[in-house]
Amino acid sequence: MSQGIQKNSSLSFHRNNRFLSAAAGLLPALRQTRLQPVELVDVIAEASQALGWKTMRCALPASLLQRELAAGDEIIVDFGTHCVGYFGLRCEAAGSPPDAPAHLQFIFGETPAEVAEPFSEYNGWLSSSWLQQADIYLDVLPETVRLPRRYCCRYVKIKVISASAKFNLKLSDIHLDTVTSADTTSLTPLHHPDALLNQIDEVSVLTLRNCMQEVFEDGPKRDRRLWLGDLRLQALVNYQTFEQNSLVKRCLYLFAGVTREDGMVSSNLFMKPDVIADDTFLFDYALFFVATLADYIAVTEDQQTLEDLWPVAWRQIELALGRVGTQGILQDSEDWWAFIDWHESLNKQAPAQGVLIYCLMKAQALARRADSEKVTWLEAKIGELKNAALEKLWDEEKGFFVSGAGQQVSSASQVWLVLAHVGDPGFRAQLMRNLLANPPEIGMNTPYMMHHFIDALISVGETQRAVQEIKKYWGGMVQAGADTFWELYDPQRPGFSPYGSKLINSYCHAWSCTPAYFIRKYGL
Ligand code: RAM
Repeated sequence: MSQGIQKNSSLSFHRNNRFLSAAAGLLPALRQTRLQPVELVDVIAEASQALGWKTMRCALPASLLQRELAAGDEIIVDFGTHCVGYFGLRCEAAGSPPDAPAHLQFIFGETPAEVAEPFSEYNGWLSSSWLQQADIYLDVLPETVRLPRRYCCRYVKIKVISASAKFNLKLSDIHLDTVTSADTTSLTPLHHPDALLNQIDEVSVLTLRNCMQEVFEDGPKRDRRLWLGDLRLQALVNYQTFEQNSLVKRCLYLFAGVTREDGMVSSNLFMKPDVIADDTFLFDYALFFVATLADYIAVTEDQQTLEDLWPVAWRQIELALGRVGTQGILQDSEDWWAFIDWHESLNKQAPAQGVLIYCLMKAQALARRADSEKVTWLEAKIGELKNAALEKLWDEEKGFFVSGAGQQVSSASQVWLVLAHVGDPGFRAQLMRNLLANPPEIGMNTPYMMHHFIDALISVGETQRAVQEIKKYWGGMVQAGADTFWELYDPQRPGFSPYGSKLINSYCHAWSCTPAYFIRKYGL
């Protein structure tokens, strides 16, 4: 596609070919490793398990070559860990010459729940096409099968839907060619003396690794694309682990490469068939372009990238400030204008005010290196927005910030205004203590929001409490059998999904991998 304005639905986009070719030049190589299943398992309902199911080693012989499968038979193979890659096997006929095609079905599960609960009962609002399954028909046997799509799983259910009464099937060489752009040789193992923290770090790192493909994907099962809010957190973990900083750089150039006509970066990008900006624009995600660039520059001191991308970052600031009302507070609206968290009732005004101030502080750090004239102006703006937050959003009686016309008290508002450094350090520490002692009804629903809560705790010096919370929350997922961290986790509502079904949740999700960042960066 050529440079210039392009129509996408009713929106126009600007393509910067120089940025897009810089990004293309940073395309990482994918590393491939072949894995075999470690055992056959049965899946059993278990109410005490977070997702309602557990696996048990199957009594049947592990060597599939000794077993013949007839129509209606099924097996579940367990690869022993969470994998992303290409599935293959060999299929032979046993008995009479095959007088009909063999119809096989494969169902891929990151968790036992996905291979246990029938997809036909799925009733969520995201497309069921995300549910990972494949049907194949083999006309000629024997056949070596390699499924063309990339899957994400630990378990694969293989079912013989139909063959004929005259022959059975024998399966062998079941494997997954796993892919990732993460270079594990550059990773220093943590060896933490606390076994649970060590395990949490390992699961975090595997989560990041399996999301590292040609870009930092949000989740290799769904949506398999580059989201800015996820990228920001992945980059932070990457700096403490794989240090593949050129992948962060590539993603920044991709976002800068396709922007809305007015310069706003999209909340997420598709990579195929070409780089396409989604027509979802979010106030906070666009601002995180600034934060992600600032974090990248702080680590790399890459002056060229700073010079290239500073104007794009600055544009996000200008656009965001356009939403500030005369009183110095962000205008609220009923549409999906900011993300903050997956929470139906969450009012976004106060937390978004926090995100704005936080990102203005990041912009100030960039301006010091790239555009010193803007530093004082930014200082004044940050002061104005902080004062407005204290004057208009603080409720002295409640001891909390409130948000929106309904004066809603939420965890997200407190966390983000603490991260924005609103109020002096003593005020912020007291606010976090109040939040711990009196958690509001509008709480936190995702590991993404929990990340910011942990960050806020550390920012006020509550480091030990942060460790406890990490062990309780992410440790809860580990104890529930997570090989990689889940997109959604609420210990009180184990099957919670903002999409209407836990089957469509992603169980290896970028925004959940941040304990490794906290543990390694702060030496927790
Ligand atoms: C979901 C994905 C993604 C996230 C957006 C806002 O679609 O989980 O990771 O960034 O929501």
